[in-house]
Amino acid sequence: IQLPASTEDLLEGKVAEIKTGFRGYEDGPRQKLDMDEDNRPKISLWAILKSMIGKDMTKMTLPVSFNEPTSLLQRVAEDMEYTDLLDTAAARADSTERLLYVAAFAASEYASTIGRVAKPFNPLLGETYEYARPDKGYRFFIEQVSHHPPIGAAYAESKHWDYYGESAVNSKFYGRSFDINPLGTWFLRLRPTNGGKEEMYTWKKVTSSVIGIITGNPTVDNYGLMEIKNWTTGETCLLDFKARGWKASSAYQVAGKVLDANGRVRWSVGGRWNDKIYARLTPGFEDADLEKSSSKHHTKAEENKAFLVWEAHSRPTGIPFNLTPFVVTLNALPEKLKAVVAPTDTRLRPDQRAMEVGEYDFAATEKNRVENKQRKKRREREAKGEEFVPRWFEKARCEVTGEEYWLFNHEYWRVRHEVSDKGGAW
Ligand code: CLR
Repeated sequence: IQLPASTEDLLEGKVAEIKTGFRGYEDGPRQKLDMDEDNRPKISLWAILKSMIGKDMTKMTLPVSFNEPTSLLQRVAEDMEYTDLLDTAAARADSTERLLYVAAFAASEYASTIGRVAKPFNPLLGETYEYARPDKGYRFFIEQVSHHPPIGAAYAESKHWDYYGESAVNSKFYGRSFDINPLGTWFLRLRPTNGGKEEMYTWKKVTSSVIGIITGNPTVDNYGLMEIKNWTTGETCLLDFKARGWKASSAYQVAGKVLDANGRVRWSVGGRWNDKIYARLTPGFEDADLEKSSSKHHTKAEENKAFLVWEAHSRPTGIPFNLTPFVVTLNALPEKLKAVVAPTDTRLRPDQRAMEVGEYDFAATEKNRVENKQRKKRREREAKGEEFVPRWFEKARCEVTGEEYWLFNHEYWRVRHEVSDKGGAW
């Protein structure tokens, strides 16, 4: 199908605009950290946490050795690891298939939580983080828009999709487990490549939980129900992330279905969020074990065959802090990028940088220093009766869902481009 010229022109304009954000990323993603081993002191999590039962994360002061050299803003950028799924979704002609790949994208971000029992740095108010991938055709931006409660507003864009939302969590330490409940809604605008009209999808993230704290074997589990909705067609995908039970085989399970606008099952979805997710077009078979039937030996008819929708990238061992290769790319600051990035960018935080190179004592003193500076600024604002105003986002109401959300003012990349053209200061 030929696109109407105007739509294609609009998209080309968008691509040209996105490309301006690629300046600074010419050297490609970083392959490894400067250090080979983190050599952090091994302290029992329980020994530190046992006096903090009932507290939420914002009220916990933990030694910096419980941190990893990422910020919560970068943890949101981790959602971008599998954007290929969104490109695939846009290329599918059938809307329920598009939904299937969008749902796989929503589930894909959990793979990187494995082995990451560490606290990301809490962003300072007004801290920003940008991440662009010329090789993948997208750019991502997030700003810390509130400190109490901590809220990040994010906006990512590519030729065929825009992904945006709010990262805000409730957290509580229950003694046995430490639970993190994401609150915000995530929005996706998808522009099918066949020229069909732009679609709006939304979903909310499931609960992340640190379990095994008392037994000295802490791990991250992710559980809960996720509903991914296509507001344009009325189709939905329900995914059930099963809480880990006593048996090892019950870990990482996710199962669900894609329903058409009349509630009929079109696709059965299943697999493990740390590894692979499969789907099968067989109404009525939604309870079957998809992983088994995908093996060589299955005898079902061809159209009932489960196929692979998503597979997690491999996790090489030995990366400090158990980071993934994708996360290793996030805090890189090559000279070309240093010249254009905003002064508020996470990459310039001295405490996090010190952590990344293993200078833990310096990381701790710097963390104290920047947080004290932030408290001083807040007191000054309060004394003057002023309120913090985010620079790049403002509150708005979504016309499709009726919910409040953070509207990106699209100025960040424009300002960045002007500044770098003039070689001037932000
Ligand atoms: C989950 C997905 C959300 C953004 C988000 C916010 C908070 C993150 C959470 C994600 C993953 C788990 C997390 C949490 C903050 C603390 C917690 C990293 C990315 C860790 C596992 C808690 C470590 C326990 C300390 C006491 C050491 O969109």
